[in-house]
Amino acid sequence: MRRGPRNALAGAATALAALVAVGAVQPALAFDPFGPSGTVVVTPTSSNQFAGTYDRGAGSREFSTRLGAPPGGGAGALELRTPGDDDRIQFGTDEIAGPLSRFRSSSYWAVRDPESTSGAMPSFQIAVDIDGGDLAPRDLHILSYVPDPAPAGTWTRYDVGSGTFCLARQIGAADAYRDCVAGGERRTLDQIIEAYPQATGYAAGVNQGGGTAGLVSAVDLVQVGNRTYDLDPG
Ligand SMILES: [Ca+2]
Repeated sequence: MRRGPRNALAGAATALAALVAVGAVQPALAFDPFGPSGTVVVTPTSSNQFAGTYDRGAGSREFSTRLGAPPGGGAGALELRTPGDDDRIQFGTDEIAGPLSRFRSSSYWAVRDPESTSGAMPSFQIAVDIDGGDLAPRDLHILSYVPDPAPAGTWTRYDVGSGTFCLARQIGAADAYRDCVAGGERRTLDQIIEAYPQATGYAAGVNQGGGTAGLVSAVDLVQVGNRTYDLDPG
C-alpha cells in the first residue's frame, strides 16, 4: 500500500514517520517485553504486517530472484532502485512497536548490484516517539542506521542493534538519513535509551534514498526485534 502525504502531520514528516502520522500503528499499550517472534515470509500477495511504504520520485521496488538471497532467505528478495538522488524507497513494519530495547536484536541483509553507480547500501530506520505516551507531532524522531559499504554482489548482514544511530527530530522536510550521512552524531541504542528512557519505537524498516542516485540493491531477512521477515517473490 502506498502512503502519501495525505494529512498535515504526514506532510510535515517524511518516510517512516509517515506510517505513524497516518495512523498505521497501534497505540503504545501494554507491550509484552519482547513482542512477536519467529520468521514470516513476505510476498507480493502476503504482507504479514510488513507493508508500510513511503516511496517518492522514481524509486521502485520489486520482489525478485535476480540478485538471489542470503543464506536461509529462500530464492529471492526485495530489489530496490533509486535512479536519482531525490528518489526514495521505504519498506517497513509497525508490528514491532514498543520500547526501544525491543529493537536491540534488529538486523538485515543487503546486496548491491555490481552495476550500481552508487557505492551506498540500503539503510535502516526506526520511527520513535521520543517520550512515549501520546504521540504529538513534536515527539516524532527518526533513528537512522547507516551501514558500512560492502563489496558489490555480496550479501552482507548488518547487525543494526549493535550499531550506532543518528537521532533526529523530524521537522518539516528534513531528511534524517542524509543528515546522518553528512556527519550527524552517532550513538548506540543503549546510549539513546539512557538519554530517553521513555522512547518508544513505532515503525521500522529499510530505507533507500537521499543521495543514492544509481543504487540498485536488494534486501532480505529483515529482523525487527525478534521477528524476521523473509522477503520473497513467492
Ligand atoms: Ca527471501
